[in-house]
Amino acid sequence: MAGVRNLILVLGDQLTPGLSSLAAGDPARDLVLMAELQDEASYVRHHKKKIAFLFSAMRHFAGELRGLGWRVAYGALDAPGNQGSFTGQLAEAVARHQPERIIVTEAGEWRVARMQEGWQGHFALPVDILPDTRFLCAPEAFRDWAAGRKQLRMEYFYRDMRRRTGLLMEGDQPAGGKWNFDAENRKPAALDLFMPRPVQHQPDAITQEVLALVAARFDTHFGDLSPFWFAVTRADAEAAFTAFVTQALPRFGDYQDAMLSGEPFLYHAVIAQYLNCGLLDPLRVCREVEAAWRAGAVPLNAAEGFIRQIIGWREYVRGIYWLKMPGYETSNFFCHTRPLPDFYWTAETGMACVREAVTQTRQQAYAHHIQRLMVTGNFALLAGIDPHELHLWYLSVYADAYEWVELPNTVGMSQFADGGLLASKPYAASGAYINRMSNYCGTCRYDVKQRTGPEACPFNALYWDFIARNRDRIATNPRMAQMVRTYEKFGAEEQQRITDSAASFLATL
Ligand code: FAD
Ligand code: DLZ
Ligand code: SF4
Repeated sequence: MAGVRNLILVLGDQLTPGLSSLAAGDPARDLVLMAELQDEASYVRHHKKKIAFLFSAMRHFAGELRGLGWRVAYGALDAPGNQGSFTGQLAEAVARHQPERIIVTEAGEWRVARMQEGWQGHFALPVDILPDTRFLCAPEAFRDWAAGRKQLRMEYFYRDMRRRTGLLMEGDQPAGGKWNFDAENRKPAALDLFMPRPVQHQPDAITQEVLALVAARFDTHFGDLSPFWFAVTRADAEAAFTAFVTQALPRFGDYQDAMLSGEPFLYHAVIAQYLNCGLLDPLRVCREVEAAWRAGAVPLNAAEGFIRQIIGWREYVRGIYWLKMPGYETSNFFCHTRPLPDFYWTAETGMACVREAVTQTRQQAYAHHIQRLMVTGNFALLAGIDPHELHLWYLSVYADAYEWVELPNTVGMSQFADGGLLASKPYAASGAYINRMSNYCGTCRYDVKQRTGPEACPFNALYWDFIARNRDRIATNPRMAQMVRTYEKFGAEEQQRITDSAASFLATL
């Protein structure tokens, strides 16, 4: 191989041809390095399907880059000499190719970003760490936005992002006269609605090889490999997204919070795994959705709801992550210490809602937002589960999970463990919420209408027990004070029944 000027290391979640590190290089003189790594696949024990998805997408991306004229040194997991870590793999490539410089795009996770910062000293070579321009708001810009604000509310950040991108704007006003149509997005779904499935892609020869490798090497990890239908190329991910826009997006807004037994996807896009590894571009998908609205193909509440998730929530949680790391991962406002129950892995629980969410997570490496927030997250909050253990669970079980997006959602939004930096109130709810938004309770062995006793829905006593336990911490929150007052109006006997019911259920965990 001719001499190598720059060695460009592309990480597994950087599968974008326009990546800043590639834009800074030259296919004629530089070498791209990519590797499947034991360390990255097991720093948490990722779901088997997530590993297979990423390895296959990486292999296809290496092919895409070769098609664009790049030389790519690709380290398959089972290739002789695979060093197992980013630093080891770089060391081997530096010794072999003697590059003048290493170029990388900054890592999405704090853990890997720290590694990147160490490489210049480690290899005695210049290392250029370039910004990740695939995001719409750089960490420094978020820091500026946050500076001096008492509260970091997503809604205000989102409005700035709408103005900055021009998405759904009519001049300087929001389309339809309102920034946010969330109030219209609360409909429970019904089984007689037609629910399109996400496009199912057939595994090609490359994916089949990866599936066999993952089955052999990660058989002790959680999760099913089959069925495997994720897109693993840019073209297939784009086709899956376009199918979502035409088939499901019109109802995305209305049924965003709904849950239905046997319907894991409802009208959700199922694209976070593609966005987060670089197969889809966030701004491009938003422009496609805006165009569908302008063409009259989707209602405004659906287009706005979808765009808010991407330019609002997705960018906002990344901003919070880089603002608060390190240290954010050990936040624990409620001082919760209970270990994660086994049923988060086995799905063996009488609670139909939790069983459904965990079973589907095992099968698909997917659960939609309300299942994550209001079923598994809500249960953990009410039961006082250690937020750090829960964080490691979410990080490992979902195909879209990377710490920059998962941690603020878990620690901040779902567990209120940051004391209200991200969320304005804890997302704590009794069984009544789950009953309203789903059809799970009808088949559950527990009774959602009973508050206490062995037959009662565990979410009920746990909810009031959570309010009682944390009265002092939450009474000053205007959105929780009413619940504290309601609890205080229960008679002493009812309060005792709540305490006893919660305690006897928790003793079974
Ligand atoms: P849709 O519901 O169709 O939404 C469209 C897109 O909007 C998503 O693909 C995603 O890119 C974006 N989005 C929506 N909500 C959020 C949000 N709260 N934060 C960031 N982006 C959002 N999302 C991840 O991408 N990775 C994670 O590891 C992750 N962990 C989560 C953990 C918890 C406890 C909770 C409550 C939420 C988490 N989310 C995470 C956010 C959200 O649940 C997923 O983005 C969504 O379920 C992915 O499915 P979808 O593509 O069908 O999304
Ligand atoms: C998540 C992941 C997994 C499972 N495997 C790899 C891998 O083998 N090689 C790789 O380059 N990246 C992998 N990743 C993604 C990295 O962990 C990701 O680049 C970091 O999370 C970014 O900070
Ligand atoms: Fe979940 Fe309670 Fe409903 Fe059972 S009754 S499905 S535990 S909310």
